Amino acid sequence: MPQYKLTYFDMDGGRAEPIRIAFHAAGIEFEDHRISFPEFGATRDDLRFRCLPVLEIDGEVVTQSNGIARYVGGKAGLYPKDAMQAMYCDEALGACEDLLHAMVRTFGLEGDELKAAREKLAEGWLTTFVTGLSEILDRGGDYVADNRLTIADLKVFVTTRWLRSGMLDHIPTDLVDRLAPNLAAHEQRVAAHPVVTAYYESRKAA
Ligand SMILES: N[C@@H](CCC(=O)N[C@@H](CS)C(=O)NCC(=O)O)C(=O)O
Repeated sequence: MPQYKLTYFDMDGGRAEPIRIAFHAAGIEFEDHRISFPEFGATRDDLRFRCLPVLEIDGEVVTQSNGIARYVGGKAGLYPKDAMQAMYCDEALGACEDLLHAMVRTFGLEGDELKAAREKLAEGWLTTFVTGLSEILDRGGDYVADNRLTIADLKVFVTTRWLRSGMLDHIPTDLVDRLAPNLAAHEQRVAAHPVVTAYYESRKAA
């Protein structure tokens, strides 16, 4: 069995979270290497593309969260084999990435500048994103693709949980519920899925 080491920030969320859940679902041991923001700052320039997550497989580095999620998700049976269903999955994964990039552009802003940027985001791109994901769920039903849990559901779940968490100043926590009740219900469904509850039980036990 190869040695897997996944490096990311010390948070139960973000781009690494679907990968961690998928590793757990696959029953694959991995080193969950969590680093602080100062540690990241000190090593950033040594990282390929200067960002996280980074997966090392027997010391060989690979980056890009969605690609890693597809790889580990495939091992966990959480990525569709059917090309059309896989494309549906990738659509949601890509949309979540777009949202993250839009949100990250507001990080580092403060005061009125932050408020203005976040309000503009909430009314603009965020509304588009939430509505688009709602359409994807209308097509997929309970899950994004393949009528079952996939890594796309994990990424959407992590993203909507973050949007609804209150951690993001000036982003209304009821935005998802108002615009896309099916997306809010999806978050609860995924949170209650045995794959996900088993992962968080393991986190509590760790
Ligand atoms: N396309 C990359 C984006 C990675 C990315 O932007 N990671 C963020 C953390 S979630 C990061 O490292 N940000 C710090 C920085 O860019 O300085 C991926 O999906 O892995």
